[in-house]
Amino acid sequence: MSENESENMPGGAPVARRTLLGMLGAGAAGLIAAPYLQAGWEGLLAKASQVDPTGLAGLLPDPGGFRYYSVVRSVPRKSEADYELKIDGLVDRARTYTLADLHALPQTRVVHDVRCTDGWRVEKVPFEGVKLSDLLDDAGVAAGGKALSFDCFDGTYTESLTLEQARRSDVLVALRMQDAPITHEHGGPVRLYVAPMYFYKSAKWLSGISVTSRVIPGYWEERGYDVDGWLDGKH
Ligand SMILES: Nc1nc2c(c(=O)[nH]1)N[C@H]1C(S)=C(S)[C@@H](COP(=O)(O)O)O[C@H]1N2
Ligand SMILES: [Mo]
Repeated sequence: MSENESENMPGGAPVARRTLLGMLGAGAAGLIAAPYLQAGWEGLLAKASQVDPTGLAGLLPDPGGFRYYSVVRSVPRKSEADYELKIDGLVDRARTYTLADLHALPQTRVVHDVRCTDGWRVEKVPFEGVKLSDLLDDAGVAAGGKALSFDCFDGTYTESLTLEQARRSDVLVALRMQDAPITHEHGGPVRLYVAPMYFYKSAKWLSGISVTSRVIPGYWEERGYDVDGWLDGKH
């Protein structure tokens, strides 16, 4: 792991990991190093037969009831100094925002229940940030633009929304969560927050938004999740 990388884990996780190594024996070391097996490793803790159905690295719950998820083992840390969000594709003006640029734009607060398809839920979580629709207006959606494709600086996760979904006032490019800057573990400094949909839609470590002519299914959507992840099923 290089110096600017860190394990995508809560601060206390290394201790838990050592405990696990102790429990499982030295032979488990290779298993724990493999990215996709972190979920299986969590499953071992709970019940040998019951593995995280998303196959994700679901780690120990934090005190707020969340679980930290990442489909990759380590994600670089980005700060004020090196964070950038690019908006391109079918736009009139491609844009690049620094963290300071995003903070300077009008901020919106959305409070909603967060729900993962794995079954956990956290009630009334405040998120704050820039409305995605404001950024779309800034860039200008060009003729033929129908959907958005989101990229993350973890290098792997992607997400999608239709333009109509993206223009809702409860869809944010979020800078704050639980009344504090979004932590690295929760996808900071900037994550997407799609309040009316399952939390897999809320891409962490957001780095790019591309306007596309059709919906390009995201990471979990290519693996069977609904591209329309509405929490209430209607719409
Ligand atoms: N980049 C990235 N974003 C992601 C994920 C991920 O693995 N990588 N997991 C998704 C899923 S399934 C959930 S439930 C939430 C979890 O967010 P949290 O780790 O802040 O609790 O992030 C979503 N966004
Ligand atoms: Mo999830």
